[in-house]
Amino acid sequence: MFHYKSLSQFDKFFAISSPNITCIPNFYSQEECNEMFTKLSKCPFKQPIIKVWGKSYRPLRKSCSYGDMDIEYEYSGHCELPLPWNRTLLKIKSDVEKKTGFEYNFVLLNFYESGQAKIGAHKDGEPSLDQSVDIATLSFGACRDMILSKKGCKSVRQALEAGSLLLMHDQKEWTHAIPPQPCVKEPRISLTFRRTWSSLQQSLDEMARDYSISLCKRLRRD
Ligand SMILES: O=C(O)CCC(=O)C(=O)O
Repeated sequence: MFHYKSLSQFDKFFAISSPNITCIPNFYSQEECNEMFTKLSKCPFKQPIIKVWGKSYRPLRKSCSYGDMDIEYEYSGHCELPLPWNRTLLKIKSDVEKKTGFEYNFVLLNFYESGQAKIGAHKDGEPSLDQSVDIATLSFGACRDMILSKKGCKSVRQALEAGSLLLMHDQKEWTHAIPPQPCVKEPRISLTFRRTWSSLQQSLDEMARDYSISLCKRLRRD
């Protein structure tokens, strides 16, 4: 369902929609992309150890994150403590927020040095994610494909060109992956903007849940 408050008719015309994604090509011009790629490639990318299907490994892909002060983001057994926003990322965040109408408090940056680096099929289903807010992915550098799959549906291959903005809605059923593309020799950087619950909000939710469980038990006993 198309529900972006701020998309113009022009954007709607160029937006390629499928059941769960909207891809907006040329969100940034080639010139802006080159400038941003140079700035973003100086971010402190690391190769954290992550756990997939019970196995720990260090992927070829490098990553780092930025966000609001009270945010902790856990994925694949790895806890990200985001760095404070810098000027470049605040500018990009504001551009994306204007386009989508959502507010973001966290961004994960992935650095794919070449087509050998990849990300396996996964869902961004972490409990700390606010699922009502679409994940917004910006791409810089080499064009890579994303494969979106859902049980019983034909997989969708979406090329992620430099400067494109991909919006993912309805993340519960679809998985997405960036498969290896050995023919790609150039690096790519992706930015995935997300809205997560703050650590305080998560603790309050847990407390409220524990409290209502113990209250239910007491009421049943009485
Ligand atoms: O690099 C991309 O475009 C996708 C990244 C991704 O799937 C993720 O960070 O969960």
